[in-house]
Amino acid sequence: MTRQDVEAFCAETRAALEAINSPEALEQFRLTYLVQKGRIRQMLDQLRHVPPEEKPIIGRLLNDLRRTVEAEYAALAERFRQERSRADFDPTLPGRPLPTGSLHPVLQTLDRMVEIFIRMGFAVAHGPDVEDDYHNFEALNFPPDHPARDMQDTFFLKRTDRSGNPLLLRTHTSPVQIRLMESMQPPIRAIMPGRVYRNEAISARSLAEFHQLEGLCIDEHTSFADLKGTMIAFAEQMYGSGIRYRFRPSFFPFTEPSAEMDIECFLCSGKGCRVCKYSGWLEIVGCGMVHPNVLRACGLDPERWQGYAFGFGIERVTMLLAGIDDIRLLYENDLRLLEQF
Ligand code: 2NL
Repeated sequence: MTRQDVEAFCAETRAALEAINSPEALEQFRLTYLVQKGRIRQMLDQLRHVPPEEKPIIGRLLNDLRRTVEAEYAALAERFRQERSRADFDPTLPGRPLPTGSLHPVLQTLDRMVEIFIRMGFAVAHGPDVEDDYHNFEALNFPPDHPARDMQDTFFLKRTDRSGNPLLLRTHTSPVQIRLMESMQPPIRAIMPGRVYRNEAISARSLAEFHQLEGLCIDEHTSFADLKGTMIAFAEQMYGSGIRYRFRPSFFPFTEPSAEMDIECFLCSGKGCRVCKYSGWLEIVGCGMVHPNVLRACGLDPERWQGYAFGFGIERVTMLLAGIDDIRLLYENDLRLLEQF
């Protein structure tokens, strides 16, 4: 095997590679030149019979050939593969559906409620989750010995604020309303959706972390009739315009008078069922006229300003709408439940 033989072989091989114009021709080339017993291998085996002084030159020729031909073979194979998949692609086929998520049911309820109140002219206000005793209890007319102020019922933080006052996780969103009344002149018409915390034993009825939507309206001539009208307008949009409702007297430290609104159970139409505990009624909101002590604590003169306030439990509203009887189901992250919303 002379150097001329090898150069001729290299030229022939490169010409054969260049002539390839189909996947079949490429495969034929591979079988002829590149496989274990192919022609390039055969030539390399012949190196044994080449005189020693020629070996480095001929060896380099053959090894260069092998390297470039293998690289070009790979590039061609890739080109044919791409052409093939382009030819197989049918742009008229419908796309594969991607599974889409959805908002958590509690957030969906919250969004619906917020939208209704926004339409009625309420602004949306937020505040800190970590509060002090003053904004969470004192300004809201909780007496010093009220059980809610107990370590048993409220999560206190280990650290205090700069003045050494205890810090706690807010037990309701009312401190946002206090901060609003402190910081602006009425008229005020706002809702406060948010997360609240209570040191409760977790059960089918209660969690230690849940959501509230409270509302506040303060003006010069706000009456209990405005409160009722607002609650009724909300309930008709949330539950349907034909619903029956009733107001019952109630008690909260921060409102006087106080009331709770029930709507007729929409699951049994008032006949009595598991969800309404066979009473025919569902309690949906607590509300009342803002207590004069609360107004005074916020620097408002109760002789001039009056207002109403209300508070919903979002998980409760969600459970009633969905007919769920265990609040823990909402936070198990079980797709079998979540996918239904
Ligand atoms: C309930 C009852 C209620 C309020 C919350 C409120 C806030 C201020 C002043 C007066 Cl700053 N009231 N909020 C009033 C009545 C009831 O919530 O049981 N919610 C789940």
